[in-house]
Amino acid sequence: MKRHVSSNPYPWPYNGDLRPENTAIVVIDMQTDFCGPGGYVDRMGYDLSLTRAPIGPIQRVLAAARPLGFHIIHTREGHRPDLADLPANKRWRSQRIGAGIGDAGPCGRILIRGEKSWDIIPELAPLPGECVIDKPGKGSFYGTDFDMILRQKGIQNIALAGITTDVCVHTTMREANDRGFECLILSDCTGATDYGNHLAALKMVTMQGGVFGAVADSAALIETLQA
Ligand code: C5J
Repeated sequence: MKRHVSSNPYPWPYNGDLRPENTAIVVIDMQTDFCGPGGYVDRMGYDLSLTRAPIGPIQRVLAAARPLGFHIIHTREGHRPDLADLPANKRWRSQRIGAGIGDAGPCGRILIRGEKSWDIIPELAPLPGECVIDKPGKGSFYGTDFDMILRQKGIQNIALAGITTDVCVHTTMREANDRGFECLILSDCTGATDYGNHLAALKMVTMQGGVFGAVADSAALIETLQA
């Protein structure tokens, strides 16, 4: 049976082969550092309501997908406490805007593995058995075992949620698309530090007939998953 999500610019997935066994919901970087008070994004002075907006829609997608047996994968951006995996230019840029990676913050050292602000927010905490990918960069493939895990599990389709739309979600979508994974980005399950950038990032996906995949909202995905 072929199944498609009502999405733009084409019904996703391209081949209609949408099953729990071959499809993952990937939730990117829903960490306090990116959407909670005292975290990295807060320290940079951005509006947290923009990066918190996807929390409810992601909860609804997970509530629909988990009982059906779809793969759920979470990612976290962060660095080793000794900063051995932190490029000097990334640290310098963050210090320059007053949110130095590795510096002390109200919820622990900014973007450091094991700190409170680095962890995934309680509302979207991974369930036991769900895979969590720790990544040092924006994309989920660089410096991780994400590609190996996707292939071992037989995953072909990836529905992307999380933050931020224009940075870690987009980088991961582009990397996944180049590797042949069929990608869907969920418009209301993603958010950016600038609303215009969020909209632009979604629009970019739709160019050239779906240059990186397709775009849908959570309601469209849930309707298809439950059909
Ligand atoms: C950023 C991310 N924006 N998770 N990381 O630095 O998008």
